[in-house]
Amino acid sequence: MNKCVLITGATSGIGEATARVFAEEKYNVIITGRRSERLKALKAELEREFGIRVHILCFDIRDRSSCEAAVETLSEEFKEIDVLVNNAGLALGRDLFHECDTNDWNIMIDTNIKGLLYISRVVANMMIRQGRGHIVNIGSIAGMEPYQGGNVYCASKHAVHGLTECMRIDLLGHGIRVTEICPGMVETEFSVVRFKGNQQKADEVYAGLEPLHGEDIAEAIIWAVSLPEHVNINQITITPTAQANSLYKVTKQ
Ligand code: NDP
Ligand code: 8X3
Repeated sequence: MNKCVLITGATSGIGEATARVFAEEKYNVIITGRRSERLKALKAELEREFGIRVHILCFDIRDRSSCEAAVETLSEEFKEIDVLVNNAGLALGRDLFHECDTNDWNIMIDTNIKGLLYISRVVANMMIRQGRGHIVNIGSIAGMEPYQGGNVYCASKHAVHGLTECMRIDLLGHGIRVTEICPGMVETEFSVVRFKGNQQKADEVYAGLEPLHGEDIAEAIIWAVSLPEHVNINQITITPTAQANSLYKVTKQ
């Protein structure tokens, strides 16, 4: 029987690339996000290309009852989840703390922290019943080094770091591995979302250097998951070669 992975936020970027890599490894894949057309297109592509089964869960991760209903109503075929990749997330704005839109703060907190909590709780209980599982949380270097204008996004990723450490402790003894992946700059829709559709501002983030691609992060995730079950990779930090950390990068003119 194929193993099964649930990937939140699989409609673009890191999540979409991760779905492809797991499908290639013959996992059945549960993909989530709000954009149903993209989920349908990805399902068709993965089933055709890799001969695996894909299940779509289209919902807003900020809504606790939707998170619970989505997982609890899974069919028998998808009822045993081997791997959960908590990837759905976003940054909104890069304004100074005292000038931020508080609605942006709420959306980031509700998505990056509370959404991750809602899904993880229901899947963790499933994994406890199975006696095995692997939870992979997508953190960020923003959860390690704050930067100007990062405020609540940085705080939300610091929370992901703290939660990852706490989950590993609380789930000890249930055969559940817990890993945090902390990427630096990955060229996805992340910056377009952050700058609210301003493509020029988004492009400036990656100008003059080769950023990471979603596939680079997906490769790290599948590596950590594929190790023997007695091996837990606690944390992986990945930056482009041209980026040392949140503050230092080198660009070609
Ligand atoms: P993208 O914008 O390309 O993808 C974000 C994904 O999250 C989409 O599939 C989106 O789906 C989903 N998502 C956002 N909000 C919600 C919501 N309310 N409900 C359900 N799904 C939601 O960005 P990335 O691939 O770059 O981001 C993925 C993760 O990686 C995020 O957690 C981000 O913080 C993290 N990260 C990104 C880095 C980067 O430089 N790109 C660096 C470090 C970490 P939809 O809109 O269809 O709902
Ligand atoms: C995304 C990376 O540096 O833009 O988490 O915050 S950064």
